[in-house]
Amino acid sequence: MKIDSFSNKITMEEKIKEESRGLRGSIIESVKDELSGGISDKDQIIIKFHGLYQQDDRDIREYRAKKKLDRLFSFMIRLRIPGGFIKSKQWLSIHQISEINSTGVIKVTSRQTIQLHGLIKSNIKPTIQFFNISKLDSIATCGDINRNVICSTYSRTHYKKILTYASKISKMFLPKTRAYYEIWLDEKKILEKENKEPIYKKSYLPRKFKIAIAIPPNNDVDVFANDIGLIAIIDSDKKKLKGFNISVGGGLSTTHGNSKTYSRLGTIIGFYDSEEKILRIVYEILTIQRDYGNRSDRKFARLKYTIDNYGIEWFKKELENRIGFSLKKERPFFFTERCDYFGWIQDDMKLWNYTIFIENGLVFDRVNLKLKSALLKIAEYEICNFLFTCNQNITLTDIHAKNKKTIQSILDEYGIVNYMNHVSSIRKNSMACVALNTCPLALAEGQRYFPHLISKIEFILNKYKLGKEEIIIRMTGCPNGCSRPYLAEIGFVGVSYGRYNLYLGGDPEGTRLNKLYKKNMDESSILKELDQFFNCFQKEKLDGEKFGNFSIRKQWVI
Ligand code: SRM
Ligand code: SF4
Repeated sequence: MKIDSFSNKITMEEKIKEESRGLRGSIIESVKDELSGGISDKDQIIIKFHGLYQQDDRDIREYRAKKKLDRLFSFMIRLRIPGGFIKSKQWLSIHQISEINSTGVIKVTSRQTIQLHGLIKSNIKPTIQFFNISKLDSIATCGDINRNVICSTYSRTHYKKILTYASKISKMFLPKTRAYYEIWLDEKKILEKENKEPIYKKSYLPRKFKIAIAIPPNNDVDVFANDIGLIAIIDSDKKKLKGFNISVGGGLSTTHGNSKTYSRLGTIIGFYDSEEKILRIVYEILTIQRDYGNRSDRKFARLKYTIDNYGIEWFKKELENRIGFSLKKERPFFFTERCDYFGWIQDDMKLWNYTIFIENGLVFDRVNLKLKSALLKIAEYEICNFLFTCNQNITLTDIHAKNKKTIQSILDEYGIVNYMNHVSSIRKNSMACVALNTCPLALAEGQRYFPHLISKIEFILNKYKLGKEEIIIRMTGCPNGCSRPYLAEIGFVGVSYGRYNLYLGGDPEGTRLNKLYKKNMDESSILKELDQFFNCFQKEKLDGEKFGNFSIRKQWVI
């Protein structure tokens, strides 16, 4: 065990959390202040725990600075939707609020929830109040705390079982403070001592904390990218859930120019069966991170660094001490893919489900694709539920056979079926992060640019008759890795405007990180390079060989 590697000096964020009086800070005063569209620096940190980010329109930042104007501040709100499941009525609320208080675009995120952008300060409270009526909240979707718990959606047989775990874990790790209810929902303040945080204590976690549940053989959640991954072990005959393998210490973010930062896949430490014990294990993994995580340098504060600093054997021993029993030996499992199953699928209960490809998770109406209108119309019938996938797509779920026709006709009328029939394999496997114009950390474009690059890549693939290849391709505007580019077969990570680092060699199952192929590439060099790769792939690929595996066999990255 390395004892002295984390310094005792705590970060500014730690002090702010500690002094926040249970995540209250001076948010009420900051929001009331009419002189600015923003809030104080300290409150910007605290408000994240309420699922809100202060942002500004980066497209006009420079222009406004020249005119000596303040930045054009607005807020992003991120909902807490464990397992990505909501009812039609809740979609209607999201739609309505998006029209009234946000930019109008609904963003399905890579962690199975919804973000709305462009809320002005005075609209935050009415928005949260409106969501609350529909039993939607944004508690703990950001900040140094357990985030939205994600789970596999593809398995119609097992999804609901897994969803109950996601919901229970999400509930177990909610902060106990009533700050959210007091500030946004006008709940009368009760004694602060009743707001003690038994799990998080005064300073919450050192950093964000992420949990995912996967159902093999489809790793549609990228389970190994999470601080905790639960991998469901299903009895192949009886189709019964036998328990979970437990993986710890996954995390993707890196920092350009800081070679001490790295992406790490979760390590499997064992198996357990009973629900009660699984929840106990998950609970104590989080408390170890609370107690041992680095609070002096946020760059090294995720669980992956805690584990690598103290060692995985130490971690397992500490966990077993805390839970009071030994973990069982990990059970065999395998992943074969990571995709969503698009179109119609009937489940064991004879209910129908339709998965729509939502490019980069952006729901809005285009000229020939009235996605937002279609989803509104479908939701108005209240004949299905909505399910968000970790690939940023939407499944309309639990549809009775008698209602299938109604949904089909709306999908036809609004251009969705036609679109789904024509969208290419590479596009369906693509994902980009938000990046510009709202993300303050973006160094390059993400979701606004990626569709255009994909069109150019489609052209090359078609030239080599590779149009039907399923290649997982992802882009982010900075090395934080929000669309998990380090797990893509082809990954682009923004370096500066119009320039990206190119990564190759992830596997289709999400069990191997890719590697840096070349730095700082502009569009023409990216396309030139990909042209050569695809030419070679067409000529030399083995039967069924996937592009990521081919890149490794060819030693394009070592
Ligand atoms: Fe992320 C920060 C968007 C999934 C790693 N992420 C941000 C912020 C909030 C920027 C900020 O701190 O001000 C971005 C908001 C942009 C905007 O304008 O909306 C942002 N992250 C997103 C989303 C919306 C991307 C998307 O297009 O879908 C995803 C929302 C997930 C959710 O619903 O909770 C999103 N972020 C991820 C993932 C993927 C995942 O979790 O599976 C990662 C990599 C996995 C990981 O955590 O290691 C990720 N985001 C980060 C990081 C780096 C964390 C770290 O360990 O250093 C940051 C920066 C930070 O926390 O300091 C960040
Ligand atoms: Fe912003 Fe970077 Fe995340 Fe993209 S990867 S949303 S640019 S923080």
